[in-house]
Amino acid sequence: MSTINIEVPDIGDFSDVPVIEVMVKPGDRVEADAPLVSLESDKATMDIPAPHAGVIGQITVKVGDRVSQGSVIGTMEVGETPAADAPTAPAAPTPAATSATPAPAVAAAPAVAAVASNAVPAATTQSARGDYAPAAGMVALPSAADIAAELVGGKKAHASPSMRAYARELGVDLARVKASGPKGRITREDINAFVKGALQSPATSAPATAGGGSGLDLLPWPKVDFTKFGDIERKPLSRIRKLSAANLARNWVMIPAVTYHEEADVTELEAFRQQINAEQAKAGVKLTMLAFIIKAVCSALKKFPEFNSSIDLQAEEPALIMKQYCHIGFAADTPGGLVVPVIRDADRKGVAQLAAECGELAARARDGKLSAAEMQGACFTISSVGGLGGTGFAPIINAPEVAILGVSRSTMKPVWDGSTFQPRLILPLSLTADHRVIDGAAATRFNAHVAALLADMRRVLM
Ligand code: CAO
Repeated sequence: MSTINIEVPDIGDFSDVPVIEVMVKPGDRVEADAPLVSLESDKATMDIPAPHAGVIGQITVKVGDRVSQGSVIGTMEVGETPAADAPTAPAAPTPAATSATPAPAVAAAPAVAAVASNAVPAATTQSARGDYAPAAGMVALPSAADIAAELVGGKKAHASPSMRAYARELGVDLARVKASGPKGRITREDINAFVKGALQSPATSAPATAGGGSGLDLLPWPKVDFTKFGDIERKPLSRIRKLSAANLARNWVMIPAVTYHEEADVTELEAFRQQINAEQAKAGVKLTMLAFIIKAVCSALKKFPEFNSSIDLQAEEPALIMKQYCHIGFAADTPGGLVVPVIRDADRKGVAQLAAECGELAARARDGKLSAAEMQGACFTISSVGGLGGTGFAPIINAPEVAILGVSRSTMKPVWDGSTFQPRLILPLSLTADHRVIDGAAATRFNAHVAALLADMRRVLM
C-alpha cells in the first residue's frame, strides 16, 4: 500500500474553478475514474476522477474552495505504486476538431458536461487501456431527458456529469428532480429522493403525459433478479458502451427517423474493383467496396445538400446548419464496442486514398488508439456490415447528423432485363433519415442516386 496525492488533472483553459460538490469521504473505497469532486466554472461542469482504485485517505477541499490544474484535493491509499505508464497526461483541453494534430489518448480525463445550451457532439478518447473517456475540455452530450425538457419548454437540470450518469443508470429524468445543492444543482440525495418518491407512489408519476402528452414519461427499467432463473455473471460495461448507450438511446428517442431501402447493382463495380486489386496488388493497393460507397455518398451529398446538414432547434430562430465541408464517418466494430472514425474532406480524396485511410483508421480503432479528433466532425455516417452479412437493417442516426447509410452484403440475384433474368450482384442500401429535415421523397431520391452512382461510377464525374 502507498499513499498518493490526488491532483486536479489538465482541465483545459480553466483555473481557480470552484468546487461545487464533494462526493467521497475518508475511508471510501473507489474504483479508478470514479468521480471524487465536481467543479463548476462559468462554462462547464467537470468531475475530477480517482486516478487509481483505492481507499480515500483525506479530502482537503470543501464546497466553495477554488482549484486549478495540479491542485491537491486529497490523498488516497492505493494497492501498489501506480505503474510508470499510468495515465498522467490528459488530452489537450481544446476540442481538437479544428486542430491539425490529433489530441493524445488519455485514460483519466475529467468528464465535462455542457452548461451552455449549445452543446457540441460528444467526443470520446480512447485510453492506452482501450477504454474510453470524454476528452478533457470536450463537451459531453446532454442526456435525452435534458433535450426533451428543452424541447418541451421544461427547465434544464443542473447536474454534474456523474449525477447525469447516475440518473441515466436509474432511468431518472433530471428535469423532474428537485435540486437541493448549491446554485440549484442536483445531488445524489436528490436523485435518490426522487426515485424513492416514484417507487412509493407510482400513480403520481405515471399520468404526467396524460395532460399535454408532451413528456417522455417512460416506465422505469425492469429490475429483475436474474439469479432466480439460473446462474449469471455480472460483466461491467466498457466505457465506450456506456457512452454509446446514452447517445444511441437519445438519438433513437429524439429523432423521428425513417429507414428507406434500395438496391444497387454493383456487378460492374465489383468486377472493376477486383481487376484493379489484382493489377495493383504488388503496389499494395487495395480498393474496398466501402471506399467506393464513400465516394458515391460524397457526390450525393453535393447534389442533395440537406443531407449534409444539422438541425438547430435550440436557437431562438431554429435553423438548418448547412455544411460546406464533407467529412464522412464510418462505423467500425472494435473489441470495446462501436466507434465512428471520420475521414476528413472525403470528397477531395480518390478511392485508393479513401480505402487506405479507412483501413488505417479501422486498425487504429481496433487497437484503441484513435484520438478524439479522429472521431469528430462527421457530416454523414456509413455503417457497413457487408463484410459480415445481412440483407438490410435500420441504422440509428449519429446526431447531430441527419442521415446514415447502412450497407449490407451484396449477393447475386436474378434481375429481369426485359427478356431474360440476368445474374447481377446486388448491394442492399438502408438509408435512415431524420424526417424533420428530410422527407420521404428526398430520401428515396438520395438512395436511388447513390445506387445509380454505384451502378456506374462514371456518373460521379458528372
Ligand atoms: N458485400 C459483400 N461483401 C463485402 C461487402 C459487401 N457490402 N463489404 C465487404 N465485403 C467483403 C469483401 O469481400 C471484403 O474482402 P475483399 O475486399 O478482400 O474482397 C471482406 O468483406 C472484408 O471486408 P471488411 O469488412 O474487412 O472491410 P470493409 O472495408 O468492408 O469494412 C469496416 C471495414 C471498418 C467498416 C468493417 O471492418 C467493420 O467494422 N464493419 C462493421 C461496422 C458495424 O459494426 N456496423 C454496425 C454499426 S450499428 O449501425
